[in-house]
Amino acid sequence: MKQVSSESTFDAAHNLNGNIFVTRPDLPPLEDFIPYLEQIWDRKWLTNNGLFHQELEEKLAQFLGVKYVSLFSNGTLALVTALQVLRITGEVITTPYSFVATTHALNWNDITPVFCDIEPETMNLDPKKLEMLITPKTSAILPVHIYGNPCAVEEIQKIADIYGLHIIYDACHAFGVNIDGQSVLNFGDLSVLSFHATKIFTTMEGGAIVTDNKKLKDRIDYLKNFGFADETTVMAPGINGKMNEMQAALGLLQLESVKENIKRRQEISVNYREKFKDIPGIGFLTDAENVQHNYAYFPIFVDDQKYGMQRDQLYEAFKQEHIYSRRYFYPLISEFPMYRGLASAGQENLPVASRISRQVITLPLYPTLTEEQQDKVIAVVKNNCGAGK
Ligand code: T4K
Repeated sequence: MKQVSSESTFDAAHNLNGNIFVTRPDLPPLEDFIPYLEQIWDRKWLTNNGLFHQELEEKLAQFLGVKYVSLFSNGTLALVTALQVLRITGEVITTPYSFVATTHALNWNDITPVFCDIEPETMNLDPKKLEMLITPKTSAILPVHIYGNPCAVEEIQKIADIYGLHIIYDACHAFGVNIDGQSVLNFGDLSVLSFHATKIFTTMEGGAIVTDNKKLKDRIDYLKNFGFADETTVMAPGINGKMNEMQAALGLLQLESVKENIKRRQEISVNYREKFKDIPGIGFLTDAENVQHNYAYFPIFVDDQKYGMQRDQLYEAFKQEHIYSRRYFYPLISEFPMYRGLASAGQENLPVASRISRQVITLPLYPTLTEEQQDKVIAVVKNNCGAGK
């Protein structure tokens, strides 16, 4: 077998040895993947709505409790296409507290993002601050279920109904989340998922649009395939957003273990919460009674006055111990050069988001995180309390 690069070169480049990362993908045993590869090789059908692709769309819809799933090669292209399929134009109200792809998807559609502040409890778009941002140019709302915590879906829907706006949820963190027993993906016009390597359900790269409307599902399928409705009809300037058979095969395997994955994440989250509850100045999210959570991330929020150390000092202290946490989501999207000139981007308009983004550290959380590794993470938080200069 040809060796592309030696393991040690890769390990050094990615600092793998002994390090603790914010996340690690939950992969099935390699031997379980081989039979899928054999089928792909036998069929010589690699992409363009192959059998695994079809099977995954059906099984995902069943698993998630939604009507239709249209698979994509990644979540960003799914977001771009969701905006296209609903013909969203003008201005869209969105949250600055997210991964940058949320707003980039608007930019790629020539839509002006309008940033709305977030709620301090959920870190999701604040419906109380939404209405005043609506103008005659507003055509949609693009909220994010951040960390998998559901937005105020009913309140947002009410406002959208009054003003005749579409809602597209960036649900990239919200795989498997239910509210009152039903999927959070069923709210709004469309929901978009990401299956990136860092997500709880992964197809290496990947994503999906969820809809309950068959006609929309068909149009989404055309759009992700260059706009082809049949061999000779191109209904719109579509894109190539298709998921391939290898990705879909991994997705089918992931479906077998994702419940266990979420259970394990829950156990680790419970452990973190228990250990952090008496540390002054360390805030964290708790479970809502009517929500079935997916424990996708474990963000803590550092109040430097009470904790006695600044967030960035703690972030560096983790690194000293070879723990690579992340500041999801800092900086705010509205602070990046391509967006900071927008009228809605000023810090004075986004006080909660600005504060939260300067307090957040997202801790390592993934099914194979050992007790010893958890103890190491907890010890850094405990030992640095009051240690700031
Ligand atoms: N909307 C929201 C709300 C999102 O969070 C995202 C993506 C999107 C839209 C767009 O969806 P996609 O187009 O990506 O499907 C990561 C991911 O790249 C990104 O998908 C994700 N959100 C974002 C929150 O996080 P980085 O820059 O932090 O990733 P990276 O490569 O530094 O990985 C973080 C850690 O994960 C590494 O330190 C180690 C571990 N890791 C990573 C990869 C890629 C692995 O163990 N194996 C791997 O293969 O952005």
